[in-house]
Amino acid sequence: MPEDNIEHIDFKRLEKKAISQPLVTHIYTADPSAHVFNDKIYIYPSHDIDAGIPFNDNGDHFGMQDYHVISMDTIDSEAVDNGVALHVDDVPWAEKQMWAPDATEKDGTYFLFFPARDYDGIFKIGVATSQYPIGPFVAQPKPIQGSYSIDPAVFKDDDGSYYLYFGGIWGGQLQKFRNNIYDENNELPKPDEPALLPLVAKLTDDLFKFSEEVKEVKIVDEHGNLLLEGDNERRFFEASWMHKYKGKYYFSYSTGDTHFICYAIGDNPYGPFTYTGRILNPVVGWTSHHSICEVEGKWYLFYHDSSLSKGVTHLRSIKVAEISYNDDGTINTIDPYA
Ligand code: FUB
Repeated sequence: MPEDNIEHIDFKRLEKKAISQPLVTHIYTADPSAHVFNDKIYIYPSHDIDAGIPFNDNGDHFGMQDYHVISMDTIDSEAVDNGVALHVDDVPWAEKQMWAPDATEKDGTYFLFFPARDYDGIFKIGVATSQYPIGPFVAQPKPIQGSYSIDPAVFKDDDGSYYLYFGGIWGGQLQKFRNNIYDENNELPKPDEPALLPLVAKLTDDLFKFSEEVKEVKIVDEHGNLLLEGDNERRFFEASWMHKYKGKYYFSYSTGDTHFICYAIGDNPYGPFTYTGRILNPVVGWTSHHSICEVEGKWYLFYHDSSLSKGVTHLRSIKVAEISYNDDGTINTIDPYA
């Protein structure tokens, strides 16, 4: 991933214009997945560090080693860091790069879903459990069978079914897979071919496995055609999220190299989803990643930017801003530095 040219950015001015400030400043945090459990807000972010690894297109400089859960009593209260919830050294199968996680609760157990590189160099997705939303979490000895790539997002539907969405191109390795099979020779499609798609699978009752074959999540334009690889401003790159609003399923994601958070709407958890628009305009820093969570009847976008580190792409800070819907179900685009 190329680092943006940040020399021209006036960070003081930007900080003043920013619509929100970092939720925590004593550590760098990114990729916030937010949930309300027992009337309290819990955020499951990546914990960014400077691992001393040079910048490259594979994202190797994102050398994160552990997770911290951040909690808030209300949306306006102080964000509390609850310490290390899971460290890569305590995950038997994972070698490095603890990237964007997510969490859910079932029958009083909390489940942390996280991607990491296995010792074979391939990203897979693991599960860890705890009795408490803040951990500590104990990892399963092996990754989820059949999982690959990055950025898991777990969604509980109203009927009690749980779905895992995942996938990401470039450093996230999705381009190396076709029909769920890895081949080192696979690459991205050509610009006039359909873009690679995010993935989804329903989880088993214990949430430790996929209960079905991994399926592609179709994102189509207003004519029902799949978005093309060359459509960089709309096609899927990484950072899946699912939320339900007024009975509709909203699949949102990052467009990566064009830096938007976009959304597409469907009638069921598998899609197809029709591209509808942008939720967030580009932030400072190369990556954009988010979650959407309802807190006391209002909807919030949890996101990150690199303003605290003055533009260092792999040292990010989580933030939150309220989102608003129009009567037709569309979301008003947020400009992070309005
Ligand atoms: O945090 C590492 C990677 O950067 C995430 O997995 C992507 O979504 C991007 O935010």
